[in-house]
Amino acid sequence: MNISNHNDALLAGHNRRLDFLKSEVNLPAGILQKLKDFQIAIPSWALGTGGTRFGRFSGGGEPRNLEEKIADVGLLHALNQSSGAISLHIPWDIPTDPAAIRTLAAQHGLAFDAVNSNTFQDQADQAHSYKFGSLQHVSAATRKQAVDHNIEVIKHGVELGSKALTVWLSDGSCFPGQLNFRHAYERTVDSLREIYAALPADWSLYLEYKAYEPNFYSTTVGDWGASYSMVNKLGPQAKTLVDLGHHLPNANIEQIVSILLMEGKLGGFHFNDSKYGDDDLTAGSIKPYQLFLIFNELVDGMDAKGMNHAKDLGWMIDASHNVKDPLEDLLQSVEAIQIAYAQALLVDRKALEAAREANDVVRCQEILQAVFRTDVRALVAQARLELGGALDPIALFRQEKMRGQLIKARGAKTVATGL
Ligand code: PSV
Ligand code: MN
Ligand code: MN
Repeated sequence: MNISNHNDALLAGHNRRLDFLKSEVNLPAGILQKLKDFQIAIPSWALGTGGTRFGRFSGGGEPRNLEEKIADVGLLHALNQSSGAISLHIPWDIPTDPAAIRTLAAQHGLAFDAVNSNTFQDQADQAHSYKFGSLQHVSAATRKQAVDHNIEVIKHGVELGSKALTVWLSDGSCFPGQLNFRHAYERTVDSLREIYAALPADWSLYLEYKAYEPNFYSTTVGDWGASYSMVNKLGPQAKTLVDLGHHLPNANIEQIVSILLMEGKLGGFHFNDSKYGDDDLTAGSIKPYQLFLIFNELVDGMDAKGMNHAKDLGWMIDASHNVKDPLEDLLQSVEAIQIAYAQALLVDRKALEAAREANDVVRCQEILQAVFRTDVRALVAQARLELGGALDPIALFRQEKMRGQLIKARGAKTVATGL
């Protein structure tokens, strides 16, 4: 891949756009370094063409195993220098030779972000079914099996150098009367306590909530309130994970983020976008203003607590779709997240606070929207350039016919593991 030729060809135009931005906006000191430090983890389950229950249309060249998934994330990272981590889903991706997998990832400059457990599907060799839940299950044996699986996932993560476990439960009910909500809640907390007890001291447990699907009447960890109350019971290493697609329509996600952060219980993110439900669309593709408003709260709240933007929360993508090249799609998601972050760093917080104190609602809106309407793509590209990435990652991916090369190497009919 010839990144420097690509960059040389685009450099004059890039410098023009960057100079224009600098002439229009006061860039705060250190903003480029913050952008350079900000890495977003790629989910191992997003590297194949996602499907729906109605069908799946593979684009070819999909990774056939964990090694090839790591190679794909390495390719993304080489292009954008901002995807320096991978998040694994187990048992979809079991590292059979963890030392070799760790070495391979390191060769690509990749770290392992949170490992995800899976008790929402039955595996071929498992004794008890999760049809009626896992950590909430009425049967102690089923709950134990699910707890043991989570502990197994932690062990895999430890071998890889991961520092967090993400638990998402599909547990809930499909019909009124099916479930004793109180018992389901208590059983879930008891099971989580056992998992929490197995966490290494420097690990976090992220409890992800979701309003509905696959259960359509109730979900036991259905919203941030349920997750928050549970992680509070577990202890300081347990925090809530916000997946942007897991809310009921019109939820004010930025306010949820602000409160969780203030309470010290925000653990991390699954970025994606949605029009209707858990659509898992490219981050920033439907509601970019919402993404910016979320980052606005993140920067404000993290700065108030003296947190490190890059390190103190888990930044992960959980998106994939049917109709795009998955690697191009992920490049778009990372760029959208970087743009929202860069814009949030540009907000004049003193002026915003003064306008709020004066109840100057119009001024508040002007301050935020002026930043949101500022084209910061050249700034994000400059951060990539300084790290050795490509000025236009998608253009380079296409110029070099990278998908064609992957199809040649792996075949046209490969199917990546995952949903
Ligand atoms: C559930 O919808 C979810 O968001 C969880 O994070 C799962 O781990 C992932 O999707 C599976 O695709
Ligand atoms: Mn998710
Ligand atoms: Mn989801």
